Amino acid sequence: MDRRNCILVGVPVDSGKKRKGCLMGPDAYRTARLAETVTELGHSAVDWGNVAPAEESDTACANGLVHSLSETVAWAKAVSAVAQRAAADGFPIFLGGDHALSMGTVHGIAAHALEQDRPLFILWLDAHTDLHTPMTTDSGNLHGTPMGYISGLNGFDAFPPMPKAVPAGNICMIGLRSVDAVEKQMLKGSEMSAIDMRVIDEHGIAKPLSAFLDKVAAANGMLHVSLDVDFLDPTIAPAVGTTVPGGATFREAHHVMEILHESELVTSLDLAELNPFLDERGRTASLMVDLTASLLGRRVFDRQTPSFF
Ligand code: 5AB
Ligand code: MN
Ligand code: MN
Ligand code: MN
Repeated sequence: MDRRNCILVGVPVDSGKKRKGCLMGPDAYRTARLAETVTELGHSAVDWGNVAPAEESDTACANGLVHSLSETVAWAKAVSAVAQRAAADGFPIFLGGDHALSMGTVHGIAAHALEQDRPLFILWLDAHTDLHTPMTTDSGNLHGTPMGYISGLNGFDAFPPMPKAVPAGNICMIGLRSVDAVEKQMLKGSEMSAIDMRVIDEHGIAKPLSAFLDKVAAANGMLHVSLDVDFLDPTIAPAVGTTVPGGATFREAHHVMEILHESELVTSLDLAELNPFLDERGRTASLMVDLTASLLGRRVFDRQTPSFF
């Protein structure tokens, strides 16, 4: 088994939407025994504590609906620097924080990938595509924009430029069931792989995932996984502000993580959008920790799945 040097980085970003509470995410994961769980699986775990945002500078945005822009930029800058260091040191697990945190994590990881001269791939597990820009968002919530930023769309002048935009063909989104009209327009003709729940109904979750992983392996790519709590069905994961019915089941989610473990391709992980204020006795935090455990090798039997056919 591959032993990993896991680095836990708390990223209590709470500026990406109006409803507060994601700032408590990192401590909820610590309380749910993330570090201990990782260690029990035979990996090492060090907790680097929480990132603090950089100093805010003046920002302006033509779209008056956008809020907390300066604060979100300040987070992105600080998180990127730490993410780049953590990626060079081991396997970073970023404890969010709302999904605006990925503007920082992916920026830093992209810088690291460039240094290593390896292509970066992104697996986005989410009910949403998060493909807005500060110019297109009509909620004004920047947690709906990280994929727009990462993939190199225009309109992010307030943010540091991506070291290298992630090419559309290197991006796979799974779990989609709430996509805005502009986002659909942006996906048209794009090479991004957008797997909605209907695809999962008809083909299962393993096939589209494996097809993407084959691409990552063929390119000797680095793979960053960004897991939004709302990827999961709200009946098993209530602690998120943007619940959408019809999400991934307990087994679908674990299956994804088990396949990711076997692929040995994942090089970093975001745990995004947990709002502990909305949780029921910590069950969502615990589920996210268990999913991370599956990604890091927890399984029922230590063997390949037998083939019966
Ligand atoms: B999340 C919506 N598209 O722009 C918007 O939770 C939702 O990080 C964004 O995926 C959801 O506000 C952002 C309606
Ligand atoms: Mn989402
Ligand atoms: Mn999201
Ligand atoms: Mn959300």
